[in-house]
Amino acid sequence: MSDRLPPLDPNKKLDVAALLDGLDTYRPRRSAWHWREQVPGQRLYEFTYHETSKGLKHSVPLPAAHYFENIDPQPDCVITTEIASGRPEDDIRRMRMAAWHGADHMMVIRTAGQSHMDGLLEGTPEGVGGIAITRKQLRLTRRALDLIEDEVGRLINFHSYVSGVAGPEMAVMFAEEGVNGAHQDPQYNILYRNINMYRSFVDAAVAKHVMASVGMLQIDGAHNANATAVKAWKVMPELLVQHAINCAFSEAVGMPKESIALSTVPPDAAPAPCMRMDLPYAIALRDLFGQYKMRAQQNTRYMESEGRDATVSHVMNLMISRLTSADIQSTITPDEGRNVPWHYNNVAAVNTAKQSLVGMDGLREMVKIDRENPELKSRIRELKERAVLFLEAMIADGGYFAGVEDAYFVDSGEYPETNDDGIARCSDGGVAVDTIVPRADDYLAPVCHHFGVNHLPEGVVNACTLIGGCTLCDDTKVPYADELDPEDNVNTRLAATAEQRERDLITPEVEWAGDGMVAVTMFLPASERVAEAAALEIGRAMNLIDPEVIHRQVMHPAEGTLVEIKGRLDVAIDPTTLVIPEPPEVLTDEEIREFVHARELRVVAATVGADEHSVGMREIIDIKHGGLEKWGFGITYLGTSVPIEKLLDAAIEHAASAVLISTIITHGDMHRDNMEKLADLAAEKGVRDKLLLIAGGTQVTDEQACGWGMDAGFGRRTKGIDVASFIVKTMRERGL
Ligand code: Z98
Repeated sequence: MSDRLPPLDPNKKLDVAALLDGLDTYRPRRSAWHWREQVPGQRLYEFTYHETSKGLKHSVPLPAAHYFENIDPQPDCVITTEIASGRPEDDIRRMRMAAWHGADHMMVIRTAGQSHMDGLLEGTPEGVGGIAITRKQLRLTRRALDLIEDEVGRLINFHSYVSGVAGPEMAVMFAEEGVNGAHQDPQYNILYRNINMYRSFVDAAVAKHVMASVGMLQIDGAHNANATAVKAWKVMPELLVQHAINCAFSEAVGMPKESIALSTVPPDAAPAPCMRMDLPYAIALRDLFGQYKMRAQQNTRYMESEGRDATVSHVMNLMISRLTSADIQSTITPDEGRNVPWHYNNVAAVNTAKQSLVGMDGLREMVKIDRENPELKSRIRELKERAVLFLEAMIADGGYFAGVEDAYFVDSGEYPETNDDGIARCSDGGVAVDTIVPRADDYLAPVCHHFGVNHLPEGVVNACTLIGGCTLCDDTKVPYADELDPEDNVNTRLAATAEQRERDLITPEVEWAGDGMVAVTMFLPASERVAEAAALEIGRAMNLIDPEVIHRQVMHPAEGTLVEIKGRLDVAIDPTTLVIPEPPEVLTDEEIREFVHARELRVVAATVGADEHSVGMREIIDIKHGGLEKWGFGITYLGTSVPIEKLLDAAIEHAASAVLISTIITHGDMHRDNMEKLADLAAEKGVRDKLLLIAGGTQVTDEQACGWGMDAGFGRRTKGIDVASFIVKTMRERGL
């Protein structure tokens, strides 16, 4: 079904109000998970890629792409970003940014501990550490994603979580609202949310069945043991068991293999010798579960507050993904350890994945894993053996439920060692205990995709024909409730920032529109605790409201500490009041090179008068820092304190096209005299029309220089490309 909203304009912000308007009648235009379209042997610029997929219509390429005609190769696997602003109206803006950088899996984090809720929510209440999942939130997001998909030219997977005792209801709502993927693992509910173990599996059967009916991808919850265990690497054998249980159960209740993804995390981080520990585990996993999809999560267990540290761990995790395989590459923001993640850090993590995966394109064809390496071989075998032992013992002890009662899981001893610190749950306890009711002999549920025995009348194939269609077959029956909370709702929040939007006012933000939050990095020559206190004082001096230290790192115990603080600024800049200089118009390298080579252009350059400054001029002409030589200009450099006459004679002798003089500004107006003298002398000698006269210096302005007879003046921050572009453009205009 096509929505009536116009396509997005890449130069305009998302119109959140338009997206909210008519949500009651919006229906998702598609369901099911989408994998990227692979393009083996893709040619982009001068390169051939082995592991990339179809490109994007609109995107922001990696920083270095402009050296390579701005190509933006998209890796073969789906890239996830975990979005947790807590407000749907801001989540969708963040999704659009992430999509432009290459994310096609928007994993919306629910508000902390949503699986403690035992029913569906209505409205769009603001969340803490994520969003309260409601029908309105889902619709707004899916509707925005439709437009973002069209804008970037790639289908985008929308994902959240199906857990808690409201899991089946959540699964139905997700199926109705076009959600494409979800975490679903009954073990998660039991271990981490203390939901009764039998109830959790009954719910999971229903939820998984409904998810499968619309082709949703399922991600399991095994990796949560890494994040929870005292020693994350000790639970590797158990993780294999957890994956096995969820895979087998999912298939048994009707989920196809290709919709089942294992959530895997390389469990260690340096200073542990993590690659040697994580690689055998990744291989063992793929040996045992090669028929399922792999969702490679990044390690967060050991993530501290430094972005660099988190990024290096992520890159090492990405190397494991490249050496083994990943169908989905997850990314978590590198600021997880210190903030509720900020939107530009979502983008940073997506770029870390894209950059690393593309950079390691085809690596596995050249670097083969040495499976005969004794350490690797024995460790892979050992992990599998420990997992098999775990399973065998658990079965001997009475099976899974007895095993959970016995605290088999999340024990920080590597099985069969035990630390006696596993999570134990009682089979006759937990949330929603005793709520399982056996179905009556004539049980009949007139809805499709229901799990289990259903006594349909003779001849009825689709259960819902009995009621003229269920919501999954007739979407006009899908209910819609708008916001019930008069205060905490998307409309009141948008009203608070309406002026900002209408007048295009600019306030810094990291989470929500208009939050005013900024981060400041500073090095302070003080010990850690003193530096922290000083940083907060500096924050207050900068007018930051509620400054807070978000990262500190000792550079040396006595010499100083790096501190990052965040704080709020009460500021809104009106862009109409800004004086924005025109950006210098520069030509492309090719254009300049072609023009210069065709005419064998030469320039004569010198610092004139009684002036010994040479560095600025050398930077403009030398190739090393992008000076004129780069495009093939012939350079005659005469040095410093050069008389004007000598300079002009050299220009004539070498048939130069331009004369470059460098001059400092003096109280005695020497700079002015030099420029005027150069212009007069060129006219006297009859070469003024053939020569471009260009003056440069830290305080030279174009206006002044032109007033004193030059063709151009270049001041501070000038680069070779500015001068080269000027020469080529002016010569073209003048037909020289
Ligand atoms: C991830 N953000 O995996 P609450 N079910 C499963 C889960 O793994 C999770 C939930 C439900 C990380 C890890 N995982 C977080 C299998 C959460 C969420 O109780 O509503 O927070 O459940 O991408």
